[in-house]
Amino acid sequence: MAMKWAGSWVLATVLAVAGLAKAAVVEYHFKVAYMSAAPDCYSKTIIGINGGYPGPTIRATQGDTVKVTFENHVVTEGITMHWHGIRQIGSPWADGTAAISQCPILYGESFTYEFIVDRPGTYFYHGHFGCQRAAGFYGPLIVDLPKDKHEPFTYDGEHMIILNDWWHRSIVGQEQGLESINFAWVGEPQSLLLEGRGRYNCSNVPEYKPAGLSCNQSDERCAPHVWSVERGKTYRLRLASVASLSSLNFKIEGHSMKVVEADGHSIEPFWTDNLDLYSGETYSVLVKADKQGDNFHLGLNVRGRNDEQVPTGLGILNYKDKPVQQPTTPAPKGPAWNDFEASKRQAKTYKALQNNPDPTSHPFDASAPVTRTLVLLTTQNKVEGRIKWSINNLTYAPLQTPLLAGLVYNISGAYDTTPPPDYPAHGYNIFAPPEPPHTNVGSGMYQFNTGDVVDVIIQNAAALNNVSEIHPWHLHGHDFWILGYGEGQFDPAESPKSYDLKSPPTRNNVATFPFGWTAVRVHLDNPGAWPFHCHVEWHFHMGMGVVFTHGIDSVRARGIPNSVLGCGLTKQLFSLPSP
Ligand SMILES: *[C@@H]1O[C@H](CO)[C@@H](O)[C@H](O)[C@H]1NC(C)=O
Ligand SMILES: *[C@@H]1O[C@H](CO)[C@@H](O)[C@H](O)[C@H]1NC(C)=O
Ligand SMILES: *[C@@H]1O[C@H](CO)[C@@H](O)[C@H](O)[C@H]1NC(C)=O
Ligand SMILES: *[C@@H]1O[C@H](CO)[C@@H](O)[C@H](O)[C@H]1NC(C)=O
Ligand SMILES: *[C@@H]1O[C@H](CO)[C@@H](O)[C@H](O)[C@H]1NC(C)=O
Ligand SMILES: [Cu+2]
Repeated sequence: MAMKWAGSWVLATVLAVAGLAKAAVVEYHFKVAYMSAAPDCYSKTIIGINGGYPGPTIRATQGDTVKVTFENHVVTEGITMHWHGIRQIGSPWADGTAAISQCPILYGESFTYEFIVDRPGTYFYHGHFGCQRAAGFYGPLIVDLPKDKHEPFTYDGEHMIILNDWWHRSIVGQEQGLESINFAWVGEPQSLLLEGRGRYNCSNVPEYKPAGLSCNQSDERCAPHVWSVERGKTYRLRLASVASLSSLNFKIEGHSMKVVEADGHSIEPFWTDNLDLYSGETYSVLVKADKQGDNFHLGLNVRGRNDEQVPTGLGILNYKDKPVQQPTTPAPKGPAWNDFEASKRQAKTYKALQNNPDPTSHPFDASAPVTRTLVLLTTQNKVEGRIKWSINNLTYAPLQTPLLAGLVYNISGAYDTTPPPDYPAHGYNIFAPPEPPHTNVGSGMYQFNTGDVVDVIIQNAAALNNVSEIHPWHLHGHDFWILGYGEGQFDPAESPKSYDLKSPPTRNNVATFPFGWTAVRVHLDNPGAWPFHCHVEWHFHMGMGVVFTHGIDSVRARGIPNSVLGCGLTKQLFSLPSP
């Protein structure tokens, strides 16, 4: 190999990024395999970690190096793991995106991710190959502040609540349906899960005869999760939505929540009795256990899509001086699923915390000149009879060679050199789907210079069924500032006048609402190849994403480990001795 990976970057970067005197190396060993689970009482095969579901909590302190070794025991499938919300400063190869940052880890192989957790907060990890996140391949990742530092809020105890939507069909069948000419949509989820638990009404499924398959409402694996609290104390609930499709609304019976953190960033706190979570988002809320009563529902409902067939996901908040009991009160319910105005109001409530004491909080600098503006129009189209999502008339198709390796080694033919358009076709009517609905397939990238400040406007439109739905967009490798949301068609002359340039929240995930636009600003300060995509698992699988690249020379100078290579055209980097 011409290039050696400079593994010693770890310590130097820790000291530089976090300004910390010493940092630990926190190691985990994950054995990944198919397992039988019954998260909502219906048994199915999922992808589990160390024999459990959801995956174990990874916990480290700001500045630590996290090393996670994966052993892939998933017969017939490759795997990768993405560290959602961790920017991977200096370690773009460890982002865990198949086709972009690495080759999948094959059956029987091991692979070690190694990265620094540079910011405190609530994060999670999930598979980023095919639709494996929807197979249950995820878990929480929490980064604490060092002992001598304090968050700008206080609490007595904390709990993690990871949220998901759940289907009974296998993801393999679901993917195949989405890819077929006879398109088969996955439909609404059967259940909503809190900490990997929900309860499906087994009377709705026929008797299952095959050995090992069952729907059993007495199965302990689908007993509601219980969060115990001490009366009078304040708790930090760390929430993360790893949903595959649904936008979610979280409610605690009888308690309001003070929202203090979003996507790992402190925000100007606000109170609410129901919290919207779009897929890919994390939050911390403070809740005081000071109500009359002993056991309260935690309730989870669908936002933005018809929720008639999706029962409320339930958990139990138990005041631990009293025994755990299933509350008999009605399941909590937030605003109606189609009350989009309520969702938009809440989205616009988020503001960056003023005078944030955290030096790593990435403060907004309104005076930094914007070097480029992209308007990304998201439409639903067809390619050779198959339904796809398109960005500026290109549906994203991953290539065989990981893009980062293709660029770093400049492998001829490994990547698509045609730049995708910065703007959509002029005069596109977002209220009517295209007719005929043709689009193009592309694997290109938006190439930037490190240091660029880019405004990205995501323009939502009607899908082929004339419905416009919510799409949560997630950026890898960077946080962005949310400048604003608007209705209808983005107007480059008028719309920016409504931007919040005073205290835009810093995040890595943002929703686009039906027939509206969302504007974000990103400072490209972390070299690599980074997807920016709809976090709906099924939509990204149907091509709803783009890739940003910059600073490849500096990635090349530092090197990427050989362990991310081996597939596609990276094979030509290895030569065999003559037999
Ligand atoms: C479960 O479904 C059956 C049949 O549809 C219905 O009779 C029953 O009331 C349901 N049970 C619950 C708890 O919703
Ligand atoms: C359902 O689960 C309970 C608790 O594990 C068990 O006792 C019972 O036998 C199961 N029922 C069936 C039909 O498998
Ligand atoms: C990549 O390779 C091509 C020839 O295949 C060459 O023209 C180009 O300069 C190379 N780029 C870099 C950044 O080395
Ligand atoms: C998108 O590309 C397709 C296929 O080339 C073309 O037929 C269609 O007119 C394009 N649509 C727009 C809005 O440019
Ligand atoms: C979609 O809406 C447009 C404009 O409202 C209308 O012309 C068209 O017939 C509709 N198409 C479908 C499939 O409903
Ligand atoms: Cu989407």
